[in-house]
Amino acid sequence: MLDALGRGAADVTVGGVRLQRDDLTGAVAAVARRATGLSRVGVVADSSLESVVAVAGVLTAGGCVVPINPASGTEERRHVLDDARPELVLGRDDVDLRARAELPPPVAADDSPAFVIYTSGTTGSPKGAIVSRRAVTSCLDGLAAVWQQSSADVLAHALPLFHVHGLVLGTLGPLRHGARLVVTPRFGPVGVANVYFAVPTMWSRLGDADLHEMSPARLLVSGSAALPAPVFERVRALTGQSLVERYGLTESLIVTAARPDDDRAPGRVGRPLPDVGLRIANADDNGMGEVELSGPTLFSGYLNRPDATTAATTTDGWLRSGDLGAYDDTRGLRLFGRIATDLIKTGGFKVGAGEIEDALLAHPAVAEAAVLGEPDDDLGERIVAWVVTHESVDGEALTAHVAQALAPHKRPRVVRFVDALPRNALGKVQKKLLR
Ligand code: MCA
Ligand code: AMP
Repeated sequence: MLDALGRGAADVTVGGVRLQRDDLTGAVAAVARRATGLSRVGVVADSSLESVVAVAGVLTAGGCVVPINPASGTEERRHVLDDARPELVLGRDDVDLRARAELPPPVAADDSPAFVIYTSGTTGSPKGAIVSRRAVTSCLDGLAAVWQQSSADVLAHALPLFHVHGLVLGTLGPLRHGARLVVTPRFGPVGVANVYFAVPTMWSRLGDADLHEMSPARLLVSGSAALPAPVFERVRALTGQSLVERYGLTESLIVTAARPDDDRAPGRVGRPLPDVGLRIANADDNGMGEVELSGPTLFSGYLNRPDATTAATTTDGWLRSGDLGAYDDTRGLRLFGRIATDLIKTGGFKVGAGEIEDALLAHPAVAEAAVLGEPDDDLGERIVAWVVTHESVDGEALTAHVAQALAPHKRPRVVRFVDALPRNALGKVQKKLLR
C-alpha cells in the first residue's frame, strides 16, 4: 500500500499504540512478504494498529483485502468467507508490529482489485463490492486536491476500519498523503489533530466542551449519512465552523465533496471530484431525481453477482445510487433521502431490511417478520422489527439473535409483536401500513 498508493505515512496511532514512519514501513513490508502471491486476503479489521498494518501489507504485496467486521456474527461471517474465499485470513494476533522487512517493488494503481467490501442491499445477504486500486487512488487524490490535504495534516477519527469511510478515507488517505493519523476508540478531540472525520451520530453525541476544543481544526467532515440541520447548527455554534459534507457509496467511493470555501448548509454535499460524472435521472419539476454516477472511482461490480451488478448499473454504464438529489453547479448536490425504504442507514451503517427479516425468520419462534427504519434523533434511523410469533419469545432474545447471527449494529432497536402483518391481495407485506 505504501508503495501502491503513496509515499508512506508519517505516523499512525491506533488506540494509543503508535508506529512512526520507518517502523511502520518495516512492519507493513513484513506482512507484504507474507502476502506475496496471494490474490485475496481477509482482514478481521478491528480498531487496532495491526489491522492497519495488515491492510497496508496486503495492498503493498499487490493483493486484494476483504475487510471483515470483527463483530460480525456467525451467519454473516460464513457468508463473507464462502463468497470471497480468501486464501488467508489475518487477525490481530497474526500481525507482529515488531517485525521488519524490506518493501517489495511498487505495485501500479491499475484495475486489479484492492478490496472486496461487503455492503447491504434491500434483500438477501450483503454483496461484495470489488474496488480497484485505481478507484482508491482516484478517490483519495481527488479528495486531497479539493481539501488541500497534505503531510502537514493530522487526521483523527473513531470510525470502524471495515468500511469505506474509516478504511479508505480514514486510513489509506493519510497513508497516501504521508499525513499523521490518530484513531481513537471513541470520537472526541485529539490535541494534535487538525482534521476530523465522523458520521453524523458521532458529531451529534459530542459534548459542548469537546466541540469547543475542536474549534482550531481546519476541517471538520461529516459523511456516510444525512446530517441533521440541528447537528450542523450546534457544531457551528460551538466550533465556529461549518461541517464539510462529502457523499458517496461503497460502490462509488467518495464522489462529491464540499470545498472548504463553499457556502455550506446541511444536506449540501458538494460538487463532483475531478473526473467524476454526476447526473440526475428522471428529474421532477424541482430537478429532483435519482443520482447517477460515473468515473474512475466506480466499483468493478459485485463479486459473484453479475445479476446485481447489472441491476445497479444503467445501460450506458452509470451507477444508480438509490439516492434522491438535485444538482446545480454553484451550490452542488443536495440530497433528499433514499429511494428504497428497505435500506436503512443507522449510525452511518447501511443495513438491508431483507437480511434482518431473514435472520429473524431463522429464529424458531418467529413466523413472520417485517423490518423498517424509523427516524431516530441519535442514529438517524433505528431498526424496528414487526414480528408474528408462533411461540412465546421476548424482544431481547430476538435482538440478541440478530446481533449474534449478523452483527450488533444490525440488531433491531425495537421489536413490536403483532397478530398479523398487513398484506395486499398478492400476499406482499404492506410496510407503508406499518409506519
Ligand atoms: C448492545 N450491544 C450488543 C447488543 N446490545 N451486542 C450484542 N448483542 C446485543 N443484543 C453492544 C455492541 O456490541 C457494542 O459494544 C455496544 O453495545 C454498542 O453498539 P452499537 O449499538 O453498534 O453502538 P452505537 O452506540 O449504536 O454506535 C454508534 C456509532 C456506530 C459509534 C456511531 O454506529 C458507528 O461506528 N458508525 C459508523 C458507521 C460507518 O463507519 N459507516 C461507513 C460506511 P462495544 O462497542 O462496547 O463493543 S461506508 C459509507 O457509508 C460510505 C462510503 C460513506 O459515505 O462513508
Ligand atoms: P454505503 O453503502 O454504506 O456505502 O452507504 C452509501 C449511502 O450512504 C449513500 O447511498 C447515501 O445514502 C449515504 N450517504 C453517504 N454520504 C452521505 C451524506 N453526506 N449525506 C447523506 N447520505 C449520505
